[in-house]
Amino acid sequence: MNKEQVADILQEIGILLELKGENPFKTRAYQNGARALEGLAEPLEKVVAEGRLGQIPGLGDALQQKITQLVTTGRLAYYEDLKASLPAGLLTLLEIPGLGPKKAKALYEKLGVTNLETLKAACEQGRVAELAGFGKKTQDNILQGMEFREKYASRHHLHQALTVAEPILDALRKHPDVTRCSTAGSLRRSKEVIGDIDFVVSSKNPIEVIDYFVKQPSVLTILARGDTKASVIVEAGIQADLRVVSDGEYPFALAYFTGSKEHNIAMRQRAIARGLRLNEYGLFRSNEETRDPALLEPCETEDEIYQKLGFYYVPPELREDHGEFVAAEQGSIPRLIEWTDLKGSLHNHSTWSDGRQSLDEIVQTMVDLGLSYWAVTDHSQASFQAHGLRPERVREQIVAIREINKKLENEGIDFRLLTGTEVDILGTGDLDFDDELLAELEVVVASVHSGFTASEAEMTRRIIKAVENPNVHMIGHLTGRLLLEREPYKVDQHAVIDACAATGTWIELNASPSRFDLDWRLWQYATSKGVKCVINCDAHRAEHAGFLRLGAGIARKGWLTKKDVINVLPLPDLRRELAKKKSGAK
Ligand code: DGT
Ligand code: CA
Ligand code: CA
Ligand code: ZN
Repeated sequence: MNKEQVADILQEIGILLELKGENPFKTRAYQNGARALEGLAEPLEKVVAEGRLGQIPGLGDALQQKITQLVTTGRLAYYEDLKASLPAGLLTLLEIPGLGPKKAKALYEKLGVTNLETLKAACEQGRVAELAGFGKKTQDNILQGMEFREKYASRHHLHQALTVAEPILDALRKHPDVTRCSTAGSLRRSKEVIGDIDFVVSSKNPIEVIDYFVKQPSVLTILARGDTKASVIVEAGIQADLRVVSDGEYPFALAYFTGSKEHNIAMRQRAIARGLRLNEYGLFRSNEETRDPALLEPCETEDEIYQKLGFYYVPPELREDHGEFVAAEQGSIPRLIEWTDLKGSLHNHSTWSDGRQSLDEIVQTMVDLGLSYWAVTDHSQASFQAHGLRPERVREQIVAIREINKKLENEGIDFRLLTGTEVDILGTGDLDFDDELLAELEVVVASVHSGFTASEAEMTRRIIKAVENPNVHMIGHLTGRLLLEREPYKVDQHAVIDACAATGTWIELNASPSRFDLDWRLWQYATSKGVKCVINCDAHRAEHAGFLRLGAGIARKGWLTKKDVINVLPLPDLRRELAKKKSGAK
């Protein structure tokens, strides 16, 4: 087991102990242990093998033993016994906002609540409200939290869906009976959240393909299985649908099942207006519904379908009936950004605040990925829950980054870290650091992390005040939304975009799959005002560098091209752009 897996288990042990009502010092020891491991700058396996666990501050003997066991055997009897001593559903109660271990313990002991079903029943019977320390308001909040959870249980983050879909697509590609295959639906359109995963395959032997599909290792349950289609539930509880068609039908099936439904409807209407019929089986010279092969207008690719309807090709990300038909008719569909255009990310964290990677590890990862630069923008002091930095620490970090860059230069490595901060926008709209410190940094991202309940006018005023600061390069995650988890706070996004346009401030497209903020629907407005986009990973771990690809997918949905995006620039050009706002140049 690696450090992150071990840290997760220690964290869970802490929670389980709290649920059992153990002494708080003991529970905290596990949480601190988890934190200490997360901050480790080298592989845990190495530390254990060399017998150096005892040198990590905050790890007592008992914890060291348990960590060693986990690292070397991957198991820990103490943890398994602890888990078995409590009902399995109890931990899921903690997924309800506002329900911590203390409350969960009381619900379990006083009301016999062991899972979400029994919790819901207890709330509906009013028994939770009567419990000491709970009350009607808490009960209502719990019920509301459960409703929210149910509403979103069947929607998934794009990243989750991609993680299960890609190995299946790879497997399909390799199967000898598969001629062509692709994902379709919302996944292919790169939607920010996904209902189910869709695959389209062409084959002469559909039964074989379906047989193979339902036997994929990630498949948990088979929901339905026919001669040409199947539906399964895969890991993470996501549904996946497969359709198998003949290769002649493939482009039509792919276009149809890619959607969106709104895009399909407009395509059908276009066909009808031209005396044709378009459906999932083909494009037919007919005035009524048909599948008659004699009437077929054959098309080898989706591109040809668009051509036959008098359109230029529409990339899947744009198929939302969001202006693409006018552009497809005029031939003004832009050449959209590609994720390989991106040269680095300008909003990221390190172990100096709440990130899991040290500066050295970041350099190693990003050099390996072939990126050119990476800004380190740790949190500022007001974000104490995220270990925000005090000004002296920021200055120490600047020195550390300069040293690393000097080393890179000496070694002839074409990569640089950039100094920076993700500075909190405070309740007043003032920034958490003074201008003098901000001016010393290469990259300043300003974000809201508190006071989410402010009125729309108040929040808009706060953010615009930050936008007007000449040291602020860009606004981070403008609405604070966490997809499937937390609604955006209220803010007049158009007003903020206008202020950014007036001041030469950029807006982040936060590529973390739970944010994708600014929303893709607003980028056409932003670029029409001349506002530039920065596609940022907001990385807290090495693997988050992969978010650049997801962010580019969302950027494509927002019609963004290379010229709209700042972090496609090589470093010297980026430095020039970073200097512009401060100098008053436009
Ligand atoms: P999702 O799964 O909710 O994230 O969204 P989609 O777009 O993947 O929807 P899904 O899986 O229900 O269907 C895949 C595509 O099939 C959809 O984008 C368009 C097409 N489709 C499904 N139902 C209809 C329909 O009733 N009419 C039309 N025109 N197209 C449909
Ligand atoms: Ca779907
Ligand atoms: Ca589907
Ligand atoms: Zn942030």
